[in-house]
Amino acid sequence: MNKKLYIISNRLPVNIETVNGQVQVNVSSGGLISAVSSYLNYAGEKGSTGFDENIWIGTPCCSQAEWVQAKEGLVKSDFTYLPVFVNARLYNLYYNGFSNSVLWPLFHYFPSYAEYKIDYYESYSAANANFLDVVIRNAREGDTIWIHDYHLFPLAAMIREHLPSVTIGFFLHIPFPSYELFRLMPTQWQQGLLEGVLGTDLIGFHTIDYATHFLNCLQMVMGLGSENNIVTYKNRLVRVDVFPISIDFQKYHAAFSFKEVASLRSFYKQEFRDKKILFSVDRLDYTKGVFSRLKAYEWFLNLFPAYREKVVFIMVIVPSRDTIPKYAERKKEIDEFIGNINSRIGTITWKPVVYQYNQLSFEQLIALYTGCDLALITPLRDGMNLVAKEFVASRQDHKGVLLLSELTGAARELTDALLINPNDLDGLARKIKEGLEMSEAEQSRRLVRMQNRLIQYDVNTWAEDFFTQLANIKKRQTEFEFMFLGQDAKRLLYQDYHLASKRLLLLDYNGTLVPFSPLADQSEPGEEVLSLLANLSADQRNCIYLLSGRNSATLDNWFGLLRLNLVAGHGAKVKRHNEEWLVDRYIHQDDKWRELVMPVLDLSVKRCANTYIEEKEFSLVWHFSNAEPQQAKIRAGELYSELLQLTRNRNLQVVQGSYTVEVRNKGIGSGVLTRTLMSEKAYDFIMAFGDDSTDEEMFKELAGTPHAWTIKIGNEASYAKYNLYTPQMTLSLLNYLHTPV
Ligand code: GDG
Repeated sequence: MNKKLYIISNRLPVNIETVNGQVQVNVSSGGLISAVSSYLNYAGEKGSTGFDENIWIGTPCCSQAEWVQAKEGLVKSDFTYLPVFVNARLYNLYYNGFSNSVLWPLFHYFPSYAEYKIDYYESYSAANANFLDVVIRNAREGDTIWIHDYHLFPLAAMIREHLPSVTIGFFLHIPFPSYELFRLMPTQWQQGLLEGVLGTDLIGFHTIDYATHFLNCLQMVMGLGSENNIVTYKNRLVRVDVFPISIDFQKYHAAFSFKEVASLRSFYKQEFRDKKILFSVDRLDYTKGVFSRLKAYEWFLNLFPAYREKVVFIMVIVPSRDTIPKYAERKKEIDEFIGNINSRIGTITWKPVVYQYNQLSFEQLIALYTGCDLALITPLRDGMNLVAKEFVASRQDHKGVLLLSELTGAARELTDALLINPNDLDGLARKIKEGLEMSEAEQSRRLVRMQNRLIQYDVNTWAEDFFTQLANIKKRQTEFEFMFLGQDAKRLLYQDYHLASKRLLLLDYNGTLVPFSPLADQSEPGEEVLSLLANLSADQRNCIYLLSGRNSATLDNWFGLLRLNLVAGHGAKVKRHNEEWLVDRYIHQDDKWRELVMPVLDLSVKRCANTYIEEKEFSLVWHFSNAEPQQAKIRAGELYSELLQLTRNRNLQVVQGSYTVEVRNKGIGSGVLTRTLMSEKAYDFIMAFGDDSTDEEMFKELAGTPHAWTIKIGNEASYAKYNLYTPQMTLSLLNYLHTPV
């Protein structure tokens, strides 16, 4: 079947507008478009992306009539365009509203700029549904969909409803903020964004910080944990990973020697011949730190007046989102500030800041990257910042200094730049001086190291890495699904069960037959469980052991009347049907250990709110299911190590459960119990059910035993051969087995 790759971003990589009655098509710029186009171009030259067709879905930001006229001119060998038309009013609320007046400021740590208007969020969802329409009219199950950026958080879950097994990746180009920022949005929005993106198979971020913040938000907002960066949501595995976006290194490196670039470079150098050139280029955006950069530059000229008339700062601002008030205000402030510096510090023959509010051509951009002495890149927050990487790549001459804000994603990789905190104006001014005075040998050493990093992980590696991880997680999902007891396995199990005449059934109780509950009184068996156990135990071919962490009195109370064998306190006491309770011979009746352990658990309760201690017949348990998850996790780790130390050389066991840390008498254990029972009788069918780590010994013991069926409840990896999702599924399986042939 023809396999297609769909790339989806808010905007198509073209700008279509009517000028003097003529429809014009221009390539649009921006980090996302540079990166993805570069990759598609490279893949096209190499042969292919591995897909039969590449299709880019996005809004063309023009009318349908303009699109029809422009379409002819949009022939691209690397991909085809598929437009999404969103009506102007809706687009305004979705793009300028929710995307750029809520998510953009909040995710860049400008919470005071966020405007939480209800119709913003509603329009955001509605516009995403417009994208969905185009996707479902075109994509099929075997295709791969790569969604880009914060405009499209809800889209994946919407697609998943229509195409349940299609492959979907998502990449976020901006930072993902800490939970403290994320939680400022109304809860329903927080959930909507997270649930939306969890419709994917792989979620990519630029840095480990962003990925960690995201996982933390999943935990705090949705109570979803992760294991090795894999989240299980709605019975699917979703991987969260880090892919630092990059550039086409060779393109920027080679451009240094282009004829037009060389001649423009000579022109600029000649124009400012006796001066050092500082250069910056940004979209107009308050996150880019333009204002504080200008202030620091002014401070530099005041601190080190000898540099006056010896430097010039070429500052280029590319118009962007200037219909949003916050952006328009910034523009005005910048214009005024530059006018101010130039009039106060400048002279008739020297303008400290040379300013352009317009886009540069590619050649002009490279000529300035390669002609300047210092690139000043000082965003207050930036997901990655490709300008920094392009500057480094373009310096074929190994000259020039990169002064880079440590609050950019790029600073994580470009550690040989002069790194600065953009809010530290004095520090920034001094770093400008340090950069201008750096020896050529040092400049070269630093640039070579940074270039090596960019060669190692360029934009093509970035995209290929993403696709490889996407394929890997898809494969893992299939393996994961196979573990679940499917219809075929169920039929075999049924046959095995009915052919057998001596069956051993080992049934864990809490979390296996009833939903897990840390509290004894909340896990009392209901009518359904009791009648099932009664039915199963009435069959003389069945020998049933019910395994529990509860004490013997509770088990007697609940199950005393049934023909069952009971195991209490995780194996501390065993009662065979019609016999007395026997304390395991390894257990010491001496309870002195409790005095030793209790104060340590008490301290954990004090140090972690909403936790408590449960005293059981053979154990003491610290419960933390109601505590703040992150803090509790740390405290549980500390407590576990402390208890291990404390109980060394004693006949005690320290066990970490999902929301518990427990110290218990070393009982017989489910593994030894299983071995003992198997040695007593020749069973021709064994079935073991369990849900937590203590049941693993039993599963391990049974691995490889003929006619043994081991089933883990839950979706974690296990020694058990199969998994079932919930206790309810255990009950329905047991009921099914019990029905006559
Ligand atoms: C977002 C994230 C992340 C800029 N001015 C001109 C021009 N450009 C090109 C640059 C570069 C791109 O635009 C800008 O990329 P950035 O990465 O710096 O910034 P954003 O557009 O904000 O991008 C950012 C990026 O997505 C990728 O994930 O790095 O953090 O905010 O390629 O060269 N190009 C030309 N003339 C200009 O005047 N020709």
